[in-house]
Amino acid sequence: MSVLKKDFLWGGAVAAHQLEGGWTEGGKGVSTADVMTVGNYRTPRRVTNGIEAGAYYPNHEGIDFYHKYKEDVALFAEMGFKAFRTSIAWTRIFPNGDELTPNEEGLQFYDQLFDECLKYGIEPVVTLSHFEMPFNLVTQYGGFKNRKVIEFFTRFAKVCFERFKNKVKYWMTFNEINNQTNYENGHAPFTNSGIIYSEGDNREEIMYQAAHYELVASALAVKIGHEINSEFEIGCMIAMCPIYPKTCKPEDILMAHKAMEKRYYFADVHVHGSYPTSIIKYWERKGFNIDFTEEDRNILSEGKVDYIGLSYYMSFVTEHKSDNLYFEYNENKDLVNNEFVSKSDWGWQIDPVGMRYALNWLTDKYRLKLFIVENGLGAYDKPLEDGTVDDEYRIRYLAKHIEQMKLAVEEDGVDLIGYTPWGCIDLISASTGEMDKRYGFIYVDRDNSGNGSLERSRKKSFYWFKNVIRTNGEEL
Ligand code: P53
Repeated sequence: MSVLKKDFLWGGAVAAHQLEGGWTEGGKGVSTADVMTVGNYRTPRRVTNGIEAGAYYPNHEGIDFYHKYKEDVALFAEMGFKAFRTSIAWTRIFPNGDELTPNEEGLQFYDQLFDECLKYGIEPVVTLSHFEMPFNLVTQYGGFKNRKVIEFFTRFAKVCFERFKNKVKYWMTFNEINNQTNYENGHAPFTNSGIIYSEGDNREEIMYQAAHYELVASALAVKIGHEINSEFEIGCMIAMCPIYPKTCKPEDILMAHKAMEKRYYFADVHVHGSYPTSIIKYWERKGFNIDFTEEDRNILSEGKVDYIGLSYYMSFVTEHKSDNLYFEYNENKDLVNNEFVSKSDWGWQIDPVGMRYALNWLTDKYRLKLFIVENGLGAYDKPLEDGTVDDEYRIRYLAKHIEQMKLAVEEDGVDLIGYTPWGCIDLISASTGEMDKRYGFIYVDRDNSGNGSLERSRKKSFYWFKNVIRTNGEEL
């Protein structure tokens, strides 16, 4: 008897813009991901105002999954995948976002892709907006700063639900909706909400407003989806990085609690259909003026999610600084080093026990089914002379996390639907745009500047993961 359910959804996860390429094919419009240049660990990606001549945009070609998906799905099937998480590129369906009718060619692409998965018994798990939206919605409407975008998103969601109602059961609305709490540093406001800040903006207030509109859009989508097919399982997607207190000093404990509140209130709204009072109090104290109507309140309460999808890569640590009177957490200032864990080459803390902690925390707080839809190690892979990749480090990372996941299920009673590690085939990194930050079981011959044959090959971890799936997680 294995610890995990017999229909446990083993598989892998990707996102449209990070692998499809074909950025102007099939009537596709320009997405926010198409205006992000390549960067690296030290150099951030640039968001350009349209396409800049001479700049390199890695998502334009991705790994050419748009043309090679059959070959790739066959490799997933060979590993024994039960599920494959991807997203639908909004711009393939509504190239500018504000059209009234969808682009048939875009819908057809996903019909073919999902059919290809189903042919092998692989369940497609679909995110509606995974870090992208039509760029036109940014330039013409200001992204999710604008209430109007709720309507565009729900139209897109409805079209997808209707079209794929017999092919897709598991959905998620917005990928890592809570990553935008880091509004001072990095791309999250742009990738998650299509926001470009101007001088003098109150970034935090804008973040709360945009996130509110997204939460309303998500709830509406959940409601519409359930009307279209009552069997749908529609989840939220939370980037789960638990935040530990640096010491047992009471102020550190409270600080960590406040940090968790701020980073995870999104899940409260998705799951409970209402905001925690702590967030409302916070807005009051800060003098934030959030457009939040009575109708929004009703919508939120009617669009509660069926499960929590989560990514887990790392944990954080925070401490309280004596001048922080109200225990306000700022992700850009209040994180400190954790001396007890190691780090990846990109500085992400490696903490398998943190995954068990995260699963317990979510279960205690929300008592809902969980689905780990991302986990993994971004690492440099060096193909050997015969072309194979010996990625023992990746195997070790994943094995340690799966071990903790099993303990969470067996010892703690966590209700877990599945586990789809991130980037099951090498793809473009979201944060850096690099090809070299690899997660895959399948190696793709392409470099950071877009050179390479795009040829696929099986890494050592490919065979290892195949056996993990075969034994339902018993042999790690
Ligand atoms: P990359 C930050 C923290 C945790 C997860 O990330 C994150 C991010 C943003 O990069 O993103 C998720 O490619 C995201 C994927 C992404 C993956 O993690 O930066 O859902 O799109 O590729 C890994 O190494």
